[in-house]
Amino acid sequence: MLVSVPALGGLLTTGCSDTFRPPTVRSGLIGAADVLTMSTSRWLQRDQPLAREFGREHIAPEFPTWGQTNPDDERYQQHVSEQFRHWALPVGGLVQQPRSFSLADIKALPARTQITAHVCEQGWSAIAEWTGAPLSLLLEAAGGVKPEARYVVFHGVDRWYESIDMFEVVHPQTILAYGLNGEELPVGNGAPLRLRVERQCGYKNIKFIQSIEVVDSLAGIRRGTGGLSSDFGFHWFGGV
Ligand SMILES: Nc1nc2c(c(=O)[nH]1)N[C@H]1C(S)=C(S)[C@@H](COP(=O)(O)O)O[C@H]1N2
Ligand SMILES: [Mo]
Repeated sequence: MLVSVPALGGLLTTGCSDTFRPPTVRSGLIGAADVLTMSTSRWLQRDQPLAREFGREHIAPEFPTWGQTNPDDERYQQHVSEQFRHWALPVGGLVQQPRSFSLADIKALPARTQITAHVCEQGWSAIAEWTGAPLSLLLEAAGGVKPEARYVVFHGVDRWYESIDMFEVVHPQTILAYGLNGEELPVGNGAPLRLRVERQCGYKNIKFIQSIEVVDSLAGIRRGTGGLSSDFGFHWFGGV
C-alpha cells in the first residue's frame, strides 16, 4: 500500500520536466507528500511570480541570527579581520568559464534589493531588506551554464551545503546577498555572502558561502540528496 502512494505521485508528474519533481523522494507516505508539494508549488509558480515584497515600515527591528553564527575556521576568521578584502568565491563545475569572484566583482554586478519574509522551518519568521547579485548574473559572468547543468550547489564555510534547481536559479529574487537592511551583511547572518531564495524555507538560504558548483546530478554530493538538511531527513524542496 505504502509503495503505491509515491508511485501515484510519480505518475502524476510523469512526462513533466524535472522542474516538477524533487531529485530525491523520501520513503513512504511522506515521499508522496514530497512529490505532491513540489509539483503543486511549481505548477502554481509556473510563470515565476515574485515572492511578496514589503514596504520599509514592515522591516523587523532586529533580524535574528540563527544556526551557525560565527564559523570556527581559521581562514574564515582571517577574512573577517581583513573585511573580506582577500576573500574569493570559486564558481566551477558545469559553467563555460570556471572562475573566481572577489567581493568587489560580485558587488560590481547589477544589484537587486528586496524586502521579504524569511520563514524558518523551526518556527520563526522576520522581514528584512536584502541586497545582492542575482545568481543568474553571476553564472552569466562565468560564461553561462553548460546545457547539461541542472542544479547549483553551494558549500558553506561551516560545512553546510545546499542546492537549488534551474527553475529557482533563474528566478529574479534568487540573489547572493552581501547587504542586510542597508548595511554590510553581518557575520551572524552569513558574511560575506549568503543565498536568498525567497520561495523556500530558512534552511535553503545558506550562509557563509565559500564555493559554488554547477552539476547535472546531486548523487555525488555528500549523502546524495543535495543538502545537509535533506541528507538528515528534511525535504530537499523547502517551499514556503
Ligand atoms: N551555512 C549555514 N547556513 C545556514 C544555516 C547554518 O547553520 N549554516 N542555518 C539555516 C537556517 S535553519 C536559517 S533559519 C537561516 C538563518 O539565517 P540568519 O542567521 O540570517 O537568521 O540560515 C540558514 N542557513
Ligand atoms: Mo531555519
